[in-house]
Amino acid sequence: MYEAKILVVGCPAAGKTSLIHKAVNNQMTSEYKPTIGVDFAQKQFVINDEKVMLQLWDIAGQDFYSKLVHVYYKNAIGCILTCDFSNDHIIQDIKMWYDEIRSKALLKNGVPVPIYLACNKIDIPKAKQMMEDEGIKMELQNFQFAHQGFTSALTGEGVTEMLTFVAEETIKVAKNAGSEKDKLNAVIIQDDKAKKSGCC
Ligand SMILES: Nc1nc2c(ncn2[C@@H]2O[C@H](COP(=O)(O)OP(=O)(O)OP(=O)(O)O)[C@@H](O)[C@H]2O)c(=O)[nH]1
Ligand SMILES: [Mg+2]
Repeated sequence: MYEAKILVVGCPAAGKTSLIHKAVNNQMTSEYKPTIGVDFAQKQFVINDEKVMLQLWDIAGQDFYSKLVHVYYKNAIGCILTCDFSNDHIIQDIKMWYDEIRSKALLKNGVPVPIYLACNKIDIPKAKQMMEDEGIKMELQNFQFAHQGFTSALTGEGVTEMLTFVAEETIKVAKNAGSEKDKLNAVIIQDDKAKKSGCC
């Protein structure tokens, strides 16, 4: 069983909490209650008979300018950058968070933390237009995302696919982390068989 800390970041009201709530509880609320500090949720996936528990750290968008926010980044092995794809400032927003994560979050082996882009709110007609916009498509190619997915926390479209991809990649990142000694702190590998044969 792998356990992995995954950051969920992005501008206020991008839909981070909603996406997590949809993925974990299959629920969604239209009321906007800004996250204060950080919230936590977890979801287990089974990928090719291997279990991975994603610990999702839902970081308040309004904390971008806080000097303390990077303490949350420690030991993360992935980051879901969530953006409101119906927003005109989409590329600026993405760049701001992308640079922030790239500059502050490295894996223990020095490799940058993989960033998964969740283009959220695709149920909104404006977001659908943006998906077809060639200029935006080209601008997005300037970033190095481990994955780019289109999601709607409202309808659930793309949400499971997004997190399943993160879970698959997380297992790969954990496996490539190096020797047992060099393993990423965030990745705890438990041998299920050894656990079962324990005394209790
Ligand atoms: N139409 C639509 N609305 C959404 C979607 N995702 C979130 N929302 C709405 O957008 C607002 C903000 O959603 P949150 O999930 O609270 O946003 P957040 O990114 O967690 O915001 P902070 O906690 O302030 O950083 C809420 O009113 C949600 O109902 C979506 O996919 N489609
Ligand atoms: Mg929130």
